[in-house]
Amino acid sequence: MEQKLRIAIQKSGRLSEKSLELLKECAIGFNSSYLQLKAQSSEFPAELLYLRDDDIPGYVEKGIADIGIVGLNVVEEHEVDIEIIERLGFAKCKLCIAVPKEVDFKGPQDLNGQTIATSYPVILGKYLKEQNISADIHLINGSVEIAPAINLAQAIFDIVSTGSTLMSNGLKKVEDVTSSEAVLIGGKNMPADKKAILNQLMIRIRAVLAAKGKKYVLMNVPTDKIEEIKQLLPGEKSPTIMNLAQEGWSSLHTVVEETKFWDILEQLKGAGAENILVSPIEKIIL
Ligand code: PRT
Ligand code: ZN
Repeated sequence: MEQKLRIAIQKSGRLSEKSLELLKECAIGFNSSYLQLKAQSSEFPAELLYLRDDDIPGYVEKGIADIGIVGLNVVEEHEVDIEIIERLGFAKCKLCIAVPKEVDFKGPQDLNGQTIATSYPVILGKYLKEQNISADIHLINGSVEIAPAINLAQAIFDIVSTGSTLMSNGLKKVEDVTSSEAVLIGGKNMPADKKAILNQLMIRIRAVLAAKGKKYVLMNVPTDKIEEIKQLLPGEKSPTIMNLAQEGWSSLHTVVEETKFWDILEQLKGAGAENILVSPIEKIIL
């Protein structure tokens, strides 16, 4: 039977859509919805398992799934013996300590003797140990932000993204403990045939990630301004230069990060660049 790479992704939640989207950008689609819990790809030797995110690290460690996409926070909380293969750049967030906004918090030492509510006792426990703080950890699974208001705890340790949940619960962030994003994890003892499929997948994933936020930019430039314009282009390798039919003009092609492109646009125009075209890039294979 043909070997398939078993990929575990979150069944429904913040990571689900982006995980499927990433695989789709790698030209790997799946034949069914998450209602079936398992799906096959007709384009690539892969099988998808839809799981609760908390189960993904353990399934990968045991080899039930070969790889998985999950938040780094969940990996760290489960203390599993797996490999982090790639950071994926989505579902970014921070894990923070927060206290009621009226509290005059002077530093982590103020947590001594306090109760801190969290769904991440392992990560919090390590932080408290590092900081030499003795505090009680109160485990709550969900709605952690309510704990101070109902006198369950004096502080919380939870995921913060925009901060609006903290604010609407009368809390303020006082310490950033760690940050997280979606990561691709893999088992440590993957058989060679699965590893070969994973290598194929990683070429595609890295090509997709390398193209994120990048644009292909073409512009007409006066030939005698090429050097000046090259100096403005941020960090990229040598741009492609071609002669235009019109005497004294060249076409310059390069790849730039979109945010940086907007920063230098006025300078490019000031140096004589015209007819600037900005196009999307799907993949970059380095
Ligand atoms: O059902 P299952 O167990 O699979 O999912 P889940 O409910 O445990 O996880 P889910 O889908 O909520 O989150 C999955 C992962 O997304 C987390 O493990 C993080 O790695 C990541 N992530 C990124 C977040 C957030 N951003 C986030 N904002 N996870 C949770 N939140 C919560 C946060 O706890 C807060 O209560 O969203 C709330 C709003 O945050 P603000 O700061 O934007 O208001
Ligand atoms: Zn979960």
